Amino acid sequence: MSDVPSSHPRYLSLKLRDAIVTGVEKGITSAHGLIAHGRGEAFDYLVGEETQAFAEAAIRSAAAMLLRASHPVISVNGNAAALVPAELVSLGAACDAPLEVNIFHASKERETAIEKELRDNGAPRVLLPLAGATLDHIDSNRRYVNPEGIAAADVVFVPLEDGDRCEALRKAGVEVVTIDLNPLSRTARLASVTIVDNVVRAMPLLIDAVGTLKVCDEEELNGIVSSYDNEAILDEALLRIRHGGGYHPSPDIRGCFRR
Ligand code: PTJ
Repeated sequence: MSDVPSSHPRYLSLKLRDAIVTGVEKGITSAHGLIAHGRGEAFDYLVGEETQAFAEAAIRSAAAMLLRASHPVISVNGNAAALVPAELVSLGAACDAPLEVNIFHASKERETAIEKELRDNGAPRVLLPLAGATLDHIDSNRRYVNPEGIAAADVVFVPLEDGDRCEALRKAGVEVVTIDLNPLSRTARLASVTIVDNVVRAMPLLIDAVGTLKVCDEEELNGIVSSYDNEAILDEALLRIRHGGGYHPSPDIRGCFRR
């Protein structure tokens, strides 16, 4: 761990760097994950390093989508496991979804290390990809899935994803919920719901939203999902990036998450 004093103006950001570096040292995160994290940091500056109205709207819709799913699955990669392991376990419990390890940079050792990290954080069961079960429309290591998990899912939550699997899942008719600070990424563009926010800020809010919406019936959940427009949300995130501190959420977006 670094010795950054808590008075440092970039303390929170530096603590996150520590968490990602620790992830690499523990064999959870790939070295490529450090680069992905740096890209995330850059976009976090641009969205103001706080949860914006467009992210709140997406969080509400994401929670509704996860709750109305018959078989939701939470996909976990090396960056997510380093940054928010306990929150992933809590989300799984809140929406009754299994956690499944699915990584881009192939490594059996890393899969096992991620599984252990999730179990150490309280996960009762962690699914691993199996060589016999594969997704169509994808050639990377992410094609290997678990028959009881992603292979059978109707909604998959994929924080910090690279675009290829999101596209494959959408082609297979599966809904994808993602957290991605880059509103221009392929994942952000192809997902059903994109939460443009830092995973460390968004996860507790998503868990809370699932808790709040748990009382809704199917019709209410359908209403929340169908009134959500991912393209409009991404356009709103781009407005924040373009206008910086001068950005004001459009009335439609406020309406979307307050409805
Ligand atoms: O563990 P593996 O092998 O599955 O690899 C995981 C990474 C993240 C390395 C892999 O999926 C990858 O290369 O992803 P990309 O293509 O770099 O995409 C990651 C996306 O997450 C980028 O759009 C980043 O801007 C975004 N991102 C990075 N850190 C955060 C983030 N979004 C939200 N919160 C973050 N902390």
